[in-house]
Amino acid sequence: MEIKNSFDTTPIDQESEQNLPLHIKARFEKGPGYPDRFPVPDELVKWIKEYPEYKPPYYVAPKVIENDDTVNEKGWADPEDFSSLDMHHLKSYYPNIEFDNLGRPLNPFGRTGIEGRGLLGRWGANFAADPIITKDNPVTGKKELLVILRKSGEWALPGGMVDKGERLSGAAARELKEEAGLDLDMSKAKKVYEGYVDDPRNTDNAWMETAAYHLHLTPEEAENSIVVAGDDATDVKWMPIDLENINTLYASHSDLVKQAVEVK
Ligand code: RP5
Repeated sequence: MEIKNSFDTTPIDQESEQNLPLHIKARFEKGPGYPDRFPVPDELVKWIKEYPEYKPPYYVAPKVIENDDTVNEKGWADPEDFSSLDMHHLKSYYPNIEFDNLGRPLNPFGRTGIEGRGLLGRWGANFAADPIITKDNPVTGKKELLVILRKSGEWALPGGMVDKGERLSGAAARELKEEAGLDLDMSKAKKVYEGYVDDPRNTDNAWMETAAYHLHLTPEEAENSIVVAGDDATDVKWMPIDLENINTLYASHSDLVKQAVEVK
């Protein structure tokens, strides 16, 4: 299906959940291995709207089951049987997470057309941190953004999942180092967004939330910044910041960048 328009990240304290924007990629794209999503028209996205015909397929990736951290000490996922988890104390940037009649958390942005966790390890919010690193190109005079190429073939911010007990800015710095080879102190970066990400892996019961940090490099820092693709990234580059480029970024990364810098 076609992507209709981009996801608009709105600061959460200004919006009640009813008024949260419609997610797009979580309805019209899917993670690798996912079944087709059950159709969710715009007017039936919110849980408050009755949709008796809604019968989404259930999907949990084998990788998630293998990484159940109650049986695998290196695991990063919750158990499939969540009866031992305290679901009502799940963390989220959204204070009023609802639950279905089986006790599963419901995506605060509404229906996605898939039940279960898909490729996401945690029931409910799965936390990431995203570094937004910009610099001025001394030759073109244009602002540029550091991006990595994901295995899916999409350019993205060099962000990733927050490890247990890790500080958010620490996770942004670690991912920046792992994926783009850049060592920067992200604790002095400006937090420009925290909340939901319109990620193609999101489901009705598991979704991405992120904290995005912006750092604009000084000319000296920029000159000394050698970037190298690592970990999951297959390439890395400085992308000129304009609408045409930024609107192609993975998930809702274009909207995160627009919270940090002016994009024309
Ligand atoms: C997006 O997925 C986040 O904004 C973050 O950039 C990324 C984290 O997932 P992995 O890169 O770890 O797959 O939703």
